[in-house]
Amino acid sequence: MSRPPSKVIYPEQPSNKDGQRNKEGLAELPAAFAPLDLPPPEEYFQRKVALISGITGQDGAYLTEFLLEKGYTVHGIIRRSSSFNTGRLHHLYEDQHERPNKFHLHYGDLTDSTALVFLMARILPTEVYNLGAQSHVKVSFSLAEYTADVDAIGTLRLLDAIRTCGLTKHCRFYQASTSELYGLVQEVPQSETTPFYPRSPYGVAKLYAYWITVNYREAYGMYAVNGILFNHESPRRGRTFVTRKITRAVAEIYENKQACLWLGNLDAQRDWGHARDYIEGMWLMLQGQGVNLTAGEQPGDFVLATGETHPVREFVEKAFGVVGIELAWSGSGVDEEARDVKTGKVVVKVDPQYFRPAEVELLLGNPAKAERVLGWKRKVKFDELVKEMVEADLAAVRNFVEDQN
Ligand code: NDP
Ligand code: GDR
Repeated sequence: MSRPPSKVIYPEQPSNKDGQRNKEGLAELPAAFAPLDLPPPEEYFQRKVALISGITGQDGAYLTEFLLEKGYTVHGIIRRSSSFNTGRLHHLYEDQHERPNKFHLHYGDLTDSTALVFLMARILPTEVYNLGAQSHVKVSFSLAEYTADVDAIGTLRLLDAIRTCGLTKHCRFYQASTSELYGLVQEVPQSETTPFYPRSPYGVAKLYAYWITVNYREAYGMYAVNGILFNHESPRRGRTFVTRKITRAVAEIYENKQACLWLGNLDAQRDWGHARDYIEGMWLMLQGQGVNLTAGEQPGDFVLATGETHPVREFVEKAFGVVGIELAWSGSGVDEEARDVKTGKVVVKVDPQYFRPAEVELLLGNPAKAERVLGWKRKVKFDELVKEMVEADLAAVRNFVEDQN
């Protein structure tokens, strides 16, 4: 049905029925820009509709599965790319006949405000998960301005799209904040009250995103939450992140398809969990809080972590251990290397090109608040995570699967 043409009334002309100019001296909004006629939040929230930015990434794929399983309709924003970027979602497309009209992908980009407003107005989500980001810390030193545009201002654009569509009270917002905010850590372990000290353009961009989320919560009464997530990994992790780089290399070396694994800082320590556990935590943060809060505590931001930390070197040892290769380390700094004890071959070496201009040496999270308030607890232990990732890469290498992650 075509819309009746709306008459443009210029600001300097009388605009309302009584022949008076409107209060702000502005033109009446044409129909296309008029506020959406929404039902009250109680009625609106009967629907379960999620909008995910970053749906094609590791977390986006797990979150989509999780929400579809819970009966949500899931809409995802994907970037136009000259090569496939939906590899992690293919299996969900194949499931479409079992869940008709439950899963939709739309072109968009966190750098494109108009597209975000348009999608928000058409989808009318009840939950928005902002997972989209240039998420690689080392790359952010090369693409500092772009990282700020996507990770910092992109978050503002998404929050403003919610406001523009009049959805501030109708939709809950999750921001993918990060342990990289702690950077040069000011206390150990890190919790929701630890001061931030980011150490990369990525960390600094995420700092803006963290605070703009807090600001919109306080300024407009939005249900907007920061999940401060420590590193979480899986067989779907991108191959340039250290864990997946290691597990893929272990599989290739074991199958005699690669000779040596080249790494950067082996001393860095990380609090590594399984992505699937962390997805559940994200969702829990948007399901209403307020239970089990102690006096004076506000619902708001949550750390998700395991409460354990391990050096990169230990991850390497455990990963080779899964295929029965024992390592002997020698040397130090850039000359450090590891040999396969049985064959005597060097299988790990250091390449300074993987060092970062400023490094985050130690991350260790305290998830006590999430455990108490949300009832969240990580399930997968460190050794199980390493084993699952190595076994998945072994299967992929044996079946000649070259995933694009
Ligand atoms: P990934 O790198 O796997 O995924 C990032 C996603 O963001 C991809 O879907 C990517 O699309 C998308 N994206 C990149 N640029 C844009 C853009 N300009 N507009 C729209 N989308 C864009 O990250 P993870 O899944 O590991 O992480 C999800 C989020 O959580 C990220 O924000 C990350 O910074 C944050 N985080 C991650 C942690 C972790 O350990 N994994 C820990 C703490 C926070 P494409 O596929 O086309 O590249
Ligand atoms: P991180 O993850 O920077 O913690 O950010 P990454 O796996 O890239 O690095 C972890 C640590 O390993 C050291 N390292 C190497 N890293 C990579 N990528 N490649 C190497 O060859 C290598 N050798 C040693 C790094 O120096 C670092 O100390 C991830 C991302 O998912 C972010 O988006 C997220 O916010 C944080 O985790 C929490």
